[in-house]
Amino acid sequence: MQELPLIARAQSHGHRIAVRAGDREYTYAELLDASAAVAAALLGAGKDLAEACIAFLAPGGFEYLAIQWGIWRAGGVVVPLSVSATKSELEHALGDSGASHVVVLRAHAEKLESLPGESDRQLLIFEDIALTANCLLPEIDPTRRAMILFTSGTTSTPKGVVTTHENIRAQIESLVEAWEWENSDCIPLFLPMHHIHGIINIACCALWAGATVECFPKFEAGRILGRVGAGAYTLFMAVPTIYVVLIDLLESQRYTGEVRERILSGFANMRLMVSGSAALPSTVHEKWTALTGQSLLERYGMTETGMNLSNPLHGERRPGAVGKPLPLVEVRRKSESGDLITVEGEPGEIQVRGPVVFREYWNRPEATSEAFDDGWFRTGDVAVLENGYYRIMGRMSIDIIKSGGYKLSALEIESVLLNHPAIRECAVVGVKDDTWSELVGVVAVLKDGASDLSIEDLRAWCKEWLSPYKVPRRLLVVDDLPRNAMGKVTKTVLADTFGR
Ligand code: MLC
Ligand code: AMP
Repeated sequence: MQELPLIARAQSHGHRIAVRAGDREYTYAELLDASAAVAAALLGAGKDLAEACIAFLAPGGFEYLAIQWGIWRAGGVVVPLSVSATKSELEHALGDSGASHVVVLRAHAEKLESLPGESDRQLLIFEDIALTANCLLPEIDPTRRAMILFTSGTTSTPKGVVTTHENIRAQIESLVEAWEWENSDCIPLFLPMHHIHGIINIACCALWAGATVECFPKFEAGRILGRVGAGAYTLFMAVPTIYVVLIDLLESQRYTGEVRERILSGFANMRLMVSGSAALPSTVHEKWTALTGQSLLERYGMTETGMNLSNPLHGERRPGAVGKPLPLVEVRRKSESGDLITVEGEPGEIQVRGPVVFREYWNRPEATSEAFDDGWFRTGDVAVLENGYYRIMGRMSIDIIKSGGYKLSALEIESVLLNHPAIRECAVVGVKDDTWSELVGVVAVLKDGASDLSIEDLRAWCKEWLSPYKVPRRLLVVDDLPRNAMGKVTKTVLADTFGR
């Protein structure tokens, strides 16, 4: 039987260490066995899940990977849920995907049990699955759907981005080739596992190569730096916010003397350190080099397309730039009026084509067709070319905020804020910030008779409705309003509210 390539490759990696988590190590053979058991539990008496959507909730770790592979091997579509999602965000992901089953670690089951519609879904507790179970698994055609990741955009609810097995394979192969992944590599994984950065760039690439992923349930700087100091890793991938936090820590009094030296040489000895998911300020790039001797490799990508542009593994890594197209990726730029840009310095929208590009937005044919221009995916990001390297200038829409590497929809946050009893009108915008790239800022007009609302009150109220990173951090005054990459304040609601 022809297996999915990731699975077939894992069979050849057999007794190598696939995953390290806490003080435990798991081989590729153990991962294959556990995933076969998850597949058997999901299939029951059936033969093939036939692209049924299966949601799952687990932090990054052996269990997460066993569930993900199990769903794939049974013929299902994985829908990873965020461990920090609120009830309403979980409801949206489950309702929109129409997931028939949810696989969950016992420690997280409570979050799902009280959701409406739970009786229509089958809840499978991972720890209840007999990890020795097995059954005949279906053959999966590579053109079938494999994964749905929810992404925020210029609509108020997140859209499901559907990738096929073929797309995922291309996204992995592109990075494995460009960054020369080897089975001797070892990488820490601490990014959230409902986004492409952690899922594809780190976990899937590592497991494709026969390397080892060391999993942390979240970014735990102290433990991770301890392992860096022990020389545990050859590779490191993170969002810019994390490099800023690490610089602050390494420049603080918390790490001194020999401990600090060991950590710095742990970083210096890695073969590659990558930054992405948001712009890496040149100052951070330069500080990191001064501190560790490592020149960060910055790359650019998107949930819909995988990674597109990258500074080179060998050659000049230019601060502030994102390099050239990766293997299997074609890139072009279009002007605001729709003309193809052929000269270097002129800014234009990045458009992407190739096997890495997703198949569709789940159940949103109109949004899917609007996202393409003659077969090219419209990223909504604006770039220039400078001496052969792309430089990202920003996004076309200021309704999209990038904070801590998370893409947030201003409209989604506004629609939640409008349910606040004291708010009549509001506008949410990204405010430039050295640590978080952007902070969520809000301008609110209160209802007549409502008492003053402080940002602290508003934040406390929001915590029930929004993930921690979507909760507003700033109240703004009009002069702070940001502009999009073309220099325009496009948000008409701001004009309505503050028209002078
Ligand atoms: C949290 N805090 C924030 C915040 N998020 N403050 C401002 N803006 C935000 N966005 C605050 C909290 O309220 C808290 O404050 C303090 O920071 C610590 O919170 P935390 O949740 O414990 O933070 P931490 O775990 O340290 O998270 C920071 C992070 C995390 C950077 C590690 O945000 C993260 O993992 N980001 C990565 C997201 C990612 O993988 N994106 C890739 C998407 S894919 P207080 O006051 O309570 O202490 C993609 C495509 C591509 O983009 O190209 O890769
Ligand atoms: P997401 O939709 O969460 O996958 O986020 C993708 C978006 O992140 C892109 O459209 C860009 O706006 C942004 N992004 C990713 N990498 C970079 C980078 N290196 N520089 C600037 N923006 C980036």
